[in-house]
Amino acid sequence: MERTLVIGDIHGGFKALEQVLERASVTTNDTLIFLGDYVDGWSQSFEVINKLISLKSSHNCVFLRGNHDELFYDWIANGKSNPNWLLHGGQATLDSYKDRPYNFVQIHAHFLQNLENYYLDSKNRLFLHAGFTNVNGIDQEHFTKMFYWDRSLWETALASRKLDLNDEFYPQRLKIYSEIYIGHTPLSKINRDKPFCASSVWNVDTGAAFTNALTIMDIETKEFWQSDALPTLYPNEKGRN
Ligand SMILES: [Mn+2]
Repeated sequence: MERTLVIGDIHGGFKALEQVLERASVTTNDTLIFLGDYVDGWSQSFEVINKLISLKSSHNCVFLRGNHDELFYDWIANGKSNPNWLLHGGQATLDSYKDRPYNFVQIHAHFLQNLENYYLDSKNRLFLHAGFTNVNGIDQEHFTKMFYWDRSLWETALASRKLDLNDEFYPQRLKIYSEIYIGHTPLSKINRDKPFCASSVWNVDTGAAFTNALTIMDIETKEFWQSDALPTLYPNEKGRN
């Protein structure tokens, strides 16, 4: 069976990543689409990136860029840091990379540099970390950082979830793609702990950085599997709480 599976924001939660791959019985026939934010939060960002790099050689994978991945890349490649990043998980990532062999760090930097801003499949399904702002879609986006920073697409999808598709004011942005898969805005903030669909936008970030689980979902059947809640996997840590 060939499946396409999307994986939500991992944020250094390596144990959760191992659990979801196992619970979904992932095989080399599956295509894996990672929605970004691999680092910043729990203590195992190094192990997460290592695992993703090794999955790349065994599985068909798409690795999307999250805002946290770019912030970390800025540090790794250019020595750029900022207090806000350190406060929101960056420090845990730096701790995780302390005293790692230089060649490993170089390979990880190369991996982060080559992440994709978005992926559009043959069925007009769009995958990206956060969203886009141009009403004509990703090709017309003027502000490419929005692919991994925007929250207005999700907010618009939520606000429009009960509108009829034929409503004259139905948001143009939500008519372009058959489905959109995102992470970035944790569903725990709206008290949801499972993947949530609004106006054909699927949010798969179930809040693994905070109090909830990591999710992997089959995009055809919408069946999903979850890790244990992250605080139980890392009982002596706070994640991004
Ligand atoms: Mn994010």
